[in-house]
Amino acid sequence: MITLKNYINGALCAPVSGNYLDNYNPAKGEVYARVPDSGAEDVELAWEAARAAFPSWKNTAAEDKFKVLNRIAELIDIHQQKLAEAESLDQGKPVWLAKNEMTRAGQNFRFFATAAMQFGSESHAMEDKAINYTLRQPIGVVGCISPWNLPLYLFTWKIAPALAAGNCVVAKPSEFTPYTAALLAEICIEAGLPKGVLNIVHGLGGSAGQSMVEHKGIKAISFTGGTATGKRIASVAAPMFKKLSLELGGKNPNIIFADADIEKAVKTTVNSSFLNQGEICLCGSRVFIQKEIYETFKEKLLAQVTLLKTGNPSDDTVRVGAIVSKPHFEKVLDYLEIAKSEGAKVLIGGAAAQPEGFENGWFIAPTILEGLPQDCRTNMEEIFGPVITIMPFETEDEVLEFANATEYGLACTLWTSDLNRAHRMAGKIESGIVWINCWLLRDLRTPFGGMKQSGVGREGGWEAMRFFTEPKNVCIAIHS
Ligand code: TXE
Repeated sequence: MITLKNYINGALCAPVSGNYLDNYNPAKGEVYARVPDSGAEDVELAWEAARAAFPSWKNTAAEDKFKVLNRIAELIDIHQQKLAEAESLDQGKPVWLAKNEMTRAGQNFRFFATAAMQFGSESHAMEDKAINYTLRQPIGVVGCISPWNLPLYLFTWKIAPALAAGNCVVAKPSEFTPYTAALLAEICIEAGLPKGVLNIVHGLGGSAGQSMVEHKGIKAISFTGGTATGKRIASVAAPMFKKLSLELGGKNPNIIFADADIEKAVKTTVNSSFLNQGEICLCGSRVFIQKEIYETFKEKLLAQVTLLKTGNPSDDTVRVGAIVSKPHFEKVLDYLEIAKSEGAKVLIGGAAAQPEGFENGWFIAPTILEGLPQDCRTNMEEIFGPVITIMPFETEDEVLEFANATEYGLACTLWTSDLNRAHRMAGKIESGIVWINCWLLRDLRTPFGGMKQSGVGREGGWEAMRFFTEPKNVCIAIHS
């Protein structure tokens, strides 16, 4: 049995209470590790270490920050296979997919290591009266709270900019997927990150997470997770005027016009529907297909989804792994019942899967539903599993109304060969990201995040560096 540790003040340590939580391998439905069940005392220790490290880290030369953050990136790359296997064991995703995500985790550190060297002040001259410059100063101790779907990928996406901007960090991974965060602690020690600059506290959202949000000395929170949790965090943080970045859920439209490149659209739709078992906030779970090509598209999509192998996450030919946890597995199954009660016709899947050798694991067959009204619960609520609905539409105006009809506004994918239409639609879609003829193509310099119930604030590039700094205007008069 593996016992994971917290990482506080440069050392790996047990939780103050001595209590641990069980951690499961979702592909087998078995406990394989113990995770610290940390509480307010552990958060306090982490904060004290971060506060003590801050003056020195803040004043560390940009080039030295670059060197250590870049070294972390190199070590993530060197340990890629081990990290990918740990991620897969912990989360249920295929190892090949986890490997891609580890590449991105390294890139996150490499990208923001470089940002530490390049992020600078702006200046504004007021004719001959004055010159203004804006200092971008680190906030102090900041908190990063991440979810279970893309564990190390999203953990590093927050931590790297927070550190690059000169802050010290208290971070908490999801209690369902703590393993790679624990390995990251070992990497930080190996890289020579000064003690206290990054502190990792494991534990439940309601105790360790809540203690971070409530802590007066943790000045900002960057959170990715469910919308309900985001609301809870906002209600605690708002009266303290704590800076917040909330990246929440999505119920994204994937719109295919009749003039699209159908082969490409089908191939990408398979991915945007079922990659990572559909547990990506950017997945296109509402697929709108223009009437003229509805039957053709459906047939081609079904032909490809039939070929998707579900099962052993270590098998490179498997495309769909296990669902992250038993409660989430049950939640997705409940949604399948809701869909059926709402009149869904199940074209494929629609139930749990029991791959050979993994009969006790939490698998759900890739599922395509049709025949549902666009405004039913199945189409309005985030299921976060391998479940999509396909629906016909006739006109651009009609599909725009459908696309914008949910409370979410994270991402939208459009398939069309008409550039004018693409621009028109992109301007009117209520979402933070619009992909045209592609999906999940990410440039780390671009803003990432959603509108409406999908959150507030943006991550990525200078947006992240701005979030993790306080701007201070300095105005110097020029006297003649
Ligand atoms: O996530 P939570 P859950 C969606 C998806 C899923 C639902 C719930 O629909 O079914 O959210 O998932 C920490 N104060 N997404 O319950 O609770 C928690 O420990 C501070 C979308 O597993 O949001 C974990 O580290 N922290 C999503 C993190 O918040 C708290 C990815 C996320 O957990 C806390 C995951 C509290 N009161 C789920 N309560 C996306 N946007 O990608 C929990 N946490």
